[in-house]
Amino acid sequence: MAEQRKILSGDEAVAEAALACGVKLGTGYPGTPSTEILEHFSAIGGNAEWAPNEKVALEVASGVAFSGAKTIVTMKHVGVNVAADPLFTLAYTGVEGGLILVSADDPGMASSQNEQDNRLYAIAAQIPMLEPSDSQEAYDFTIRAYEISEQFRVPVLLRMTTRVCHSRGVVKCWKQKEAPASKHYRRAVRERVMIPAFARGAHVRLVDGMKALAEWNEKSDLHVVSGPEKAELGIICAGAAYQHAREAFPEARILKLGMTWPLPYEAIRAFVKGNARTVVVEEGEKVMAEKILSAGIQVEPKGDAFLFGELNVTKVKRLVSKDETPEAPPKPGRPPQLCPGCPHRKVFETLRDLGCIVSGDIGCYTLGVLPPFSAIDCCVCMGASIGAGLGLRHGLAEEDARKVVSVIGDSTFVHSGITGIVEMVYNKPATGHLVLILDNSTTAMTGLQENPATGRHLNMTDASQLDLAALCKAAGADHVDVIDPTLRHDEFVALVKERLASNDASVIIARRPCILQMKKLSKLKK
Ligand SMILES: Cc1ncc(C[n+]2csc(CCOP(=O)(O)OP(=O)(O)O)c2C)c(N)n1
Ligand code: SF4
Repeated sequence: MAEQRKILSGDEAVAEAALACGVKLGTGYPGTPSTEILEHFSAIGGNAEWAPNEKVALEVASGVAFSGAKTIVTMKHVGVNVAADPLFTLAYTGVEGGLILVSADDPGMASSQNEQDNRLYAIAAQIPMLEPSDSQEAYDFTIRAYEISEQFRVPVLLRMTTRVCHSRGVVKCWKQKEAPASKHYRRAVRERVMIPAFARGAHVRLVDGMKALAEWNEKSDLHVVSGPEKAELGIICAGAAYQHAREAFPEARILKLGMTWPLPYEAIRAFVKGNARTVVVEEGEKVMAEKILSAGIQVEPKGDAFLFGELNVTKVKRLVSKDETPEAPPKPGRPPQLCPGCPHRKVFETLRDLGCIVSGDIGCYTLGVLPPFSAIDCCVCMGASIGAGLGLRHGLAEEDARKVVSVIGDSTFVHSGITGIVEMVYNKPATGHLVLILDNSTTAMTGLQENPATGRHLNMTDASQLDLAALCKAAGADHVDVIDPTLRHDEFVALVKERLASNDASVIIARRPCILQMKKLSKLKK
């Protein structure tokens, strides 16, 4: 292929590079700002699928990598919490085909429940991490990450942030496209069966491998120094922080790191010698600054005021000049709302009017917390609504316990709600419990993705459809009802009242499609 120039977001650039590298399967679970990677990968001809959750996605990817083929697995930052169990041991087993785990972090919480810094996962799991700073690097570093993954036989974390994922830029797509390859099976029991006897050796291999990678990184071209030979101010940065630092201090000497774990300490030490002072400019936690300081290299970490939110040019200027005066709070915008005609509306009107204590979950329906509904009492992470609701039932006095309802969407239910039903049946509270599954036939919040309960694959071809009612019955729920909460509203209200009055373990599936999903499907039909 002749080199092509394309205008791409960081997410799209990752997908283009993955396709060029011959990725056999892309898998993941939707989550802003990562979702567009697999959607674009599929749109340009890649083989991509949505998994039920991030853990399953990484497990599928591990099998692809054991087979010797290349794979990419994508998720938002909190998804890595779900996938953490296979991730840590996958670092021990290593991979044969290249495996990239994209973690799309959301500093500033544009669309997330926390702003955890997933660079700490690379350190904790002992896997290499690359951090692109723009779309071109998203393309280039994806290709480099496959080279590193296959050379050192390790999974590689490609850590992106919202700005890099969503900003668009011209990308030179230079790589000749490789066809996805399938190999014959190579048995490697001691490498891949993590019983203690084999895992001990694997841990030693992992530590040695990381030492080799650290040496490799010292000499690699993934870190770049720009600016004068000697300067008053030196800045160490990576990812989106680089763009802000470059603009804020065009005269400064800057060390831009590409591979941020393991760090190239000798290159950093040499860089620091050329500056009167060196500041580490990083978003999120003080991850790089603390590691560099603990290696005995004198750098200045940022102040605590800059632990929160995204950086920008003004903030970087303040960070470097140690100006920690509080920022003016942003002007309040219009709060988000459920769409007019949204099927979730009638459900929250009902829960509000019945005075229920609602254990909520994550999806469009989290907006049930805001007026005019004000009908959600807690919401922690995906799937937590059922467990937390059961805990409230166990802990509260009977009169209040009877009012507790867990509310969860279809995609979230498949992601991590199913085991909650098993818990409800196995450890049924004295007052029973009621779970409402809001089945709007899509994963609406992240942009209308398909899931196992919609009966369609990522590329909209037909799939076997998960029967939510049959699943809840099989788990042993005392009652499972399916009802349209808008068209049969009075019956829905009566049913909720009846179930709350009983001591049974009940599920009501409130089934009515999202109006935007209906529009998408009718457009597709045309
Ligand atoms: C672990 C994790 N993965 C992904 C996300 C992103 N995310 C938030 S809600 C959601 C699913 C929403 O779908 P559904 O439960 O069907 O509700 P809807 O938005 O359709 O009402 C996703 C994927 C997240 N917050 N946490
Ligand atoms: S996108 Fe769909 S589910 Fe979300 S608020 Fe709008 S109608 Fe409701």
